[in-house]
Formats: sequence, C-alpha cells, structure tokens
Amino acid sequence: MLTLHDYLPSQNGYKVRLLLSHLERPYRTRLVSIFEGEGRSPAFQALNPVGAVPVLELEDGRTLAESNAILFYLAEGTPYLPLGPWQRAQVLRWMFFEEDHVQNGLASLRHWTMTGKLARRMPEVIAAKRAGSLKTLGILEQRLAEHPFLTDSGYTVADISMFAYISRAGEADVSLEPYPGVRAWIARVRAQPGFLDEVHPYSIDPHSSGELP
Ligand SMILES: N[C@@H](CCC(=O)N[C@@H](CS)C(=O)NCC(=O)O)C(=O)O
Repeated sequence: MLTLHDYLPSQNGYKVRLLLSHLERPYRTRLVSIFEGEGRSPAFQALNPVGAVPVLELEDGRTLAESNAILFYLAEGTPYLPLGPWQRAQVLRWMFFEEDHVQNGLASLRHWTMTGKLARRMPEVIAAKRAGSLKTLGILEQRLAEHPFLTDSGYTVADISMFAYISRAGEADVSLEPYPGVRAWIARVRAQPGFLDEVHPYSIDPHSSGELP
C-alpha cells in the first residue's frame, strides 16, 4: 500500500489526499510533526533532504517529494492527466505557476495568518506577498472567467494543485469577492466525484505557533 508522509494542516498534503480520494486509492498516513523538527530528523531527511511534506512512499520503498510531482505521478493513466505532449505541458505550466506564485504567496500568508506569525514578519514582506497574491488571482480570474478549468483537458491535476491554497484564500485574509470566475471554478471543483471535503486547521497542532526549525 502507498504511504503518505504528511502534516494534516498542510494544503500541499491536501492536494495529494484530494487526488487519492478522487482515485479511491487506499493509502496509509505517516504524520510528520514539522514544527517539532521531525522534518530535520535523519530518518525523514533520507526521504526528503528538504525536510518538507508531503512525501509519497511507494510499495517498493521508493520515495517521491514535491506535491506537484506526486500529483503528476499518481495521475498517470487516469482522467486527471491528459495524454498529449501539448496537453500535458499545459498541466505542467499551471503546476509550475502554482509552485512559484501560490506557494510563495498565498500559502505563506495563510500559514502566518492562521498561526499568529503575521506580527513577527516584516510589513514590506507581507505587503509584497499580498500584492503578489492579488496579481495571481487576477491571472486565474482571466482564465477561469472564460473557461471551466485551468487547461482545455477538463478537470486535471493542475486544478487539484491550484485549488488547495486558492480555495483557502479567506484564511489568508484575501477576499475572493472580486473574482467570480475563481469562485465558480471552486464550486466546480467541489462538485467533482470523490471530492475530499476535509481540511485541518493549524490549531490542531499546539506546536504550530512556533517557527519551523
Ligand atoms: N514545494 C513543496 C513545498 C512543501 C512544503 O513547504 N511543505 C511544508 C508544509 S505545507 C513543510 O513541510 N514545511 C516544513 C519545512 O519546510 O521544514 C511541495 O509542493 O511539496
């Protein structure tokens, strides 16, 4: 059986849980207490030297880090990843966009907002991440106001990846009110068969108000 090394409040972890739920694929969870430094333990660093979850461990012991790489791997041969090189490149295009613009923007803001760390961050850094998040949402709105999903291949891992943090923008104090196309897309994702309607607040982890080691 697959093992997912995970931290429940992580939306990068949620992306993988969401796809596994769509695929109805059984897996076991191995929780990693990232704020207590478990990601820095030699045992975990052997799985991912970066020290971050999620990490997928296959039945034969091979391990794969990076949420978007895990999505791409698990989606192979399923309706969540198209076949053609051009179509796959479109999926990758949005997944790289997510990695670059969402993980470094909205995801950080959400983490700091939900764990009370905002006051410990430099105002210029917060302002830059807010401005970046609005720009990102504007780009998504342009696409999603005119199209049902991010690529022309229907609902794919590009949408699954993007949904994880974009759908939680309110938790970063970023309103989705000005983005009707994005909101309609969120509703479409939520209506997909096997949608996983379970997210976990940071408050389930008493260590999450501390800094990552
Ligand atoms: N680019 C990575 C980011 C992974 C990541 O930042 N994971 C966070 C939880 S959301 C983590 O484990 N942080 C612990 C650390 O970096 O020490 C991915 O997409 O998987």
